[in-house]
Amino acid sequence: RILVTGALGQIGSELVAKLREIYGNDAVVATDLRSSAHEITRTGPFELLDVTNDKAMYEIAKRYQVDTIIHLAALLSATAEEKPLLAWNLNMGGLMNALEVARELKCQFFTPSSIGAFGPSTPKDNTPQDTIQRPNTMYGVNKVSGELLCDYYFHKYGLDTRGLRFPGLISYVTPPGGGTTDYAVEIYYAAVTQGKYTSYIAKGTNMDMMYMPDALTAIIDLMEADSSRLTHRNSFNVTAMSVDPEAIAAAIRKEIPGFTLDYDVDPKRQAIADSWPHSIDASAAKAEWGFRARYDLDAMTKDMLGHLGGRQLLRKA
Ligand code: VAH
Repeated sequence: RILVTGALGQIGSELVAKLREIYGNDAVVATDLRSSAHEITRTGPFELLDVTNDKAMYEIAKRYQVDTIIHLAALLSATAEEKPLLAWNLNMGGLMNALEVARELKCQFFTPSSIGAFGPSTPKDNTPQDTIQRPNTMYGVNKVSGELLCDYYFHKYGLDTRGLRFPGLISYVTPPGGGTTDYAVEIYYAAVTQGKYTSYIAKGTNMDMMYMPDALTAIIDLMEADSSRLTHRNSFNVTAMSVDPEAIAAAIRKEIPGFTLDYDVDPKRQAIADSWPHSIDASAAKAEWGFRARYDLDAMTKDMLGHLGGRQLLRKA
């Protein structure tokens, strides 16, 4: 069985549904700090779990005899910068607990890293897989520490740990909470509901993004990859596009001609975005386990607006 922490989050809510489709409803134990009306609390095993409680995590993993742990529970960059101590305790304490449970029960292990694991001194264009990582955000410190901790558990205990440095993820199922790239999700919701959006990230701020379906496929492809092919483990650069708010707005206008974009920059989240790469190089992921992004900006925009627009029409009906 697969244990997923943070199962009701932006990635978790869609990953659990996809994993249950592939491996069976009963094969995926979804856990989160609190429950919700989301269908994944009903379509298969769901347990309340605070990942800072190591005994509770071990008990659930043991009871369901899990052999894979996908640890997603974490605070994202903007929230982490507002609450650095809470971020350290949750992001690092939760990760350590999950790694210890995985070690004791000999589980395969996945946790996401992020382009946030790079800092101002990292080369910003086509950022290499192996390069300097001196992030100046608490989230970035958590992500670099997490990468090193996961590699440590591989070298020290032989634990099969794997990870992906995700770009901003865009989805229509569960909005992200507390991220810096959330503007790239909000803009689509606003396009459908108001025909306009005010971005808190400045014009010309290029960041890597990826559509959620590509992110889910990447997690599953990485976890199913032949271990002997992996030169890297924690964590692979993956991306589908590098865009700024203007590029997204132009793609939206192809579907909603009258859409307008203006700016009210949030200095805190802009400072985080400015510390991250403009674009990262995903060649190691392509070479070692065949990573491929299927959605470019136009395809993602069409699909996002199709799903959100459909909802909007329903609401009007
Ligand atoms: C965030 N969505 O904004 C996350 C992600 C690369 C961005 O780490 O914090």
